[in-house]
Amino acid sequence: MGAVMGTFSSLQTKQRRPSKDIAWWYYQFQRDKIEDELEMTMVCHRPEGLEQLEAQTNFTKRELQVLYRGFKNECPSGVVNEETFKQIYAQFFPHGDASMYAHYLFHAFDTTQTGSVKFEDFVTALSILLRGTVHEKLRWTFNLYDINKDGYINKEEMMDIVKAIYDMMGKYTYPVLREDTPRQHVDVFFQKMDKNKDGIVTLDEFLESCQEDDNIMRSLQLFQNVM
Ligand SMILES: [Ca+2]
Ligand SMILES: [Ca+2]
Repeated sequence: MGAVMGTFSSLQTKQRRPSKDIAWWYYQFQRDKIEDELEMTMVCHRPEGLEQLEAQTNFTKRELQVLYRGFKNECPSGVVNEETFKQIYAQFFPHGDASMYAHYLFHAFDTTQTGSVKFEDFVTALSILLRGTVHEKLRWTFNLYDINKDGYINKEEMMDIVKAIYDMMGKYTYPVLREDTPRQHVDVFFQKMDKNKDGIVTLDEFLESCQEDDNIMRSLQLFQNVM
């Protein structure tokens, strides 16, 4: 979610404005004024939501306010649909076709399967991806790979996700990729993960194999970088 990551990184750079000239003070003044107004608005409209989110996520109330503002800017309707995900990803991966990956990603964010991602869904996922434990991140990734959400990853699902990632990267960016590479990639992955060789990967198998294998971990890290 590059666009939103941008919003997020502005959280971290916000504190360091070096010079204290008049423009800076004016900027501070305007900013504080706007933020006060926003805070008022939010206190009026969604007090419980924000308190609850602060307890449920790894973000502070202040960070949640900044994220909320960014979210409202990008999506004034208050919800994100699949089309928005596709548009954002198309901007970030202009040399590939990101639509399938955006589709799968959207369904991992849309935990309630309503066809739209609310701010709550969004920050919950972001909190895991940015500040969650390794275990939480792996659980989230498992859910992303489990396309039909039946609690298992089968080989077709893994193939679909890996292929979507290859499509998104595009041959232009990775000319060394050959046609059969996704299949090889998946064969190796799946063989390692399906410990009892029953053709499906359970969450336990997934967690175990990811944590014991540096190569899988690195590959997942690579995949996580495109989120
Ligand atoms: Ca499944
Ligand atoms: Ca298995």
